[in-house]
Amino acid sequence: LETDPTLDLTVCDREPIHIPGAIQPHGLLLVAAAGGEHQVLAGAGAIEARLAADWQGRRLSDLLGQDVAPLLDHLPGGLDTVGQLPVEGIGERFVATLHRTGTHLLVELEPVADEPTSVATTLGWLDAVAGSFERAADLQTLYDRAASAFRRLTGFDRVMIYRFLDDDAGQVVAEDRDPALETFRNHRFPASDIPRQARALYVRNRTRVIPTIDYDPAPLRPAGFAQLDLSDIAVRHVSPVHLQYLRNMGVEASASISIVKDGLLWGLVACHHNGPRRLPPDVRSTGATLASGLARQIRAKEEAAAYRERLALRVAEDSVVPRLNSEEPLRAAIVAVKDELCAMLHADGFAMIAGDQVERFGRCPDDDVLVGIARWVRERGGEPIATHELGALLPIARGHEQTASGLLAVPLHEEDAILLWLRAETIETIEWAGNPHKSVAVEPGAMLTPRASFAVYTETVSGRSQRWTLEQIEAGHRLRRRFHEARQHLQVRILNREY
Ligand code: BLA
Repeated sequence: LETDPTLDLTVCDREPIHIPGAIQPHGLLLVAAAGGEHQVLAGAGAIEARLAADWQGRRLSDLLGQDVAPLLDHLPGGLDTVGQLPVEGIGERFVATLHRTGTHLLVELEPVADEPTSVATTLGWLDAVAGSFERAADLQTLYDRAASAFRRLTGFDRVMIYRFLDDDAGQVVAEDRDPALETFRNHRFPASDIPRQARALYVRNRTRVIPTIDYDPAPLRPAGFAQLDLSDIAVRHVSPVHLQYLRNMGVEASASISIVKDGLLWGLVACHHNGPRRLPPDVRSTGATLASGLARQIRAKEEAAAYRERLALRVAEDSVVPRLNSEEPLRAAIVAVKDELCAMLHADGFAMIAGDQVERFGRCPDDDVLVGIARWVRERGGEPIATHELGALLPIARGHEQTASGLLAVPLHEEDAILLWLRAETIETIEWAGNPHKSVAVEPGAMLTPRASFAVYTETVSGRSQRWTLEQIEAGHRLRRRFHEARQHLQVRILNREY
């Protein structure tokens, strides 16, 4: 049976996971009227056995043992959630979180340990970890430290820093795990493993916890409330597809903490445990705080690296450009600085094409291919072009991947000349966690199921070079302008002298 990938993805993306009509049974949910006495209208979970035998129709404040009105009146601006109210149950202690929606007050109750970690201890730990993040010399060290810190915080068997890539697939960039487990480090997972609406929810709610995959969902009662939007509810029932996914992976409990950078979901701290395991609300808050610190440090380190790269490019430009201001013809002037030009953009080959004249250095394809590339650049309007997979864009480049997979082309304003920086193919080996082409099996009438195997599936990607960085592309544009200025000054000097 053929599987249709577009069908698969939209099916996953369309599952309405925010209205599952049920919760995970380790918690309780109360649904109260938004106004008036906040009368309790509906609920889910073992409310009778764990909180109060008769609860329907009662005032929320009575059930919780405290007046909720002042809490709701004093919600900080823009916030519609109050968390961490202690509530005494029949035989256990809960912590309550109140969410105000347009129509209702939703109150979720989660059981908590008797002795939560003190605020001072937590703050001291957070401070120390934030300092170690700040001192990390590079991004990889930062990711490694983050994996260890989150493992220390959560106590899960395996903690991964999972980063989304351009196409929404993702990769495990760091891992701290029980040494008895096999590693997922560097493994790649297809985009369909975490569908679009789930990613959107994880920006809105920064933590998602599944203390065990073996549970009977507790339905909302009365049944008329089954369509209630549970987007913000931590104990929201989990998509059956995802529960099967975790079962296939051999995971019993999972927790994810979102890493949101500049408003976008950059990645997740993905935690697995081989037995049941909870992440109580106070630990989730600590985790969310740490994850925002991590996101800020990722940004700071990316910015510092870009700044260093820009600086190095400027230094290289400043040594090349004055030498073009010589009275030699353009061709000779560029030949004189070819090595610097090639090296500064980390190219494997460099060529200049002016008319049908070709100058070539380092690893380049044959002259006729270079001329063909130059013609194509002119036809495309003569603006600089950068690609790391030229063969996919230009048929005549196919078969020349070993020398010309990457191209940065900069047409000069002078003499119809074009500068080409070329990069060789770098065969990339991707280790997928399971065959991504089999991520979903759909058969007519069958339930949607995630893939069954997570054994390493190696894929090689050819025809691509290292990507050009934004800074390198900018440098190409700048070189074009500075070449032009240098040659114009030269013209002016020569004219003045002749005059
Ligand atoms: C949710 N999928 C998730 C989540 C993760 C993953 C982390 C968040 C919930 C959680 O913390 O468990 C996937 N888990 C991973 C990945 C790694 C990991 C990639 O540890 C790598 C290290 N899943 C499928 C298919 C579908 C699907 C085919 O494989 C769709 C049909 C759905 N995944 C799916 C859904 C959710 C999900 C619906 C949301 C679950 C929820 O929040 O209710």
